[in-house]
Amino acid sequence: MRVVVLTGAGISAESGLSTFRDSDGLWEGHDPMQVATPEAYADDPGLVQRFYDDRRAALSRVEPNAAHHALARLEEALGDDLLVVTQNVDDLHERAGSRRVHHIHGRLRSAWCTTCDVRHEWDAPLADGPPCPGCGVSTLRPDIVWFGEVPYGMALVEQALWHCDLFVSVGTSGVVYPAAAFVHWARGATLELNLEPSAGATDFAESRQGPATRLVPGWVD
Ligand code: BV8
Repeated sequence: MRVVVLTGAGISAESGLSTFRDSDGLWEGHDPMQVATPEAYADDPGLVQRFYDDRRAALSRVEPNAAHHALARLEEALGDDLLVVTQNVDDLHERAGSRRVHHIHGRLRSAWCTTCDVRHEWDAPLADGPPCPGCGVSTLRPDIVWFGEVPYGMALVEQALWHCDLFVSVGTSGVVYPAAAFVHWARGATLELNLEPSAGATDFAESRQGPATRLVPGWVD
């Protein structure tokens, strides 16, 4: 049984990380287009760096929840037949024990030197312009896929979806592409687990509503 699970901000909500579109359209008080685009970074790198520094620092104050742990248990059972594809930039899947996790929108705990084109595991703030540990020159940018940038590993995701028996979407509003199109790329059965029906709920064979910490263990176990 080959399974692909897509997760969004909703799976981390009960861990205390805010989602993107539940807080009247503001992300941590910011308009997404003011902080999550290459243009925003070019215009005001300090604002963008501080936005991600705050979110990176928040990771140490939260823990994985029952939904993350349920997916880690599912990986113990399915092994390489399970792939978690996440839009999230947090590390809660990994901290719950999942090992096969693909972050299509990047990771908060990674910093990118665009001079060396090397990504470094990173926990410290970037706003004060630490030099790249490699070249020692360039300042590092957040290793985040912004709007207008190409998500990571789409060929890998396409292949997994084209060959899966089941595609499950957890905690995403279904408004950001290409992730919102995954349900159409999936070969097998499709299931949505979300607090409320997403924008693409009717595209799924089945859509269940409720909190991820109840729905995901209920489905996995
Ligand atoms: C690309 C990193 C080309 C930043 C993010 C017009 C039409 C179609 C597409 C476009 C268009 N105009 C522009 C585009 C493309 C654009 C796009 O989709 N724009 C949208 C706004 C229309 N996309 C891009 O630019 C992408 N790149 O297209 O390149 C390409 C494509 C394919 C192949 C090659 C090239 C890049 C998009 C990535 C942007 N970066 N994140 C950061 O994190 O700071 S997106 C951002 O939104 C986050 O990553 C987040 O993951 C993502 C989606 O949000 P959700 O995760 O769904 O979160 P949200 O708050 O929206 O929803 C939470 C859900 O959880 C809700 O439904 C809620 O009910 C539920 N929930 C809440 N609590 C719970 C819960 N569920 C269960 N339990 C709970 N307790």
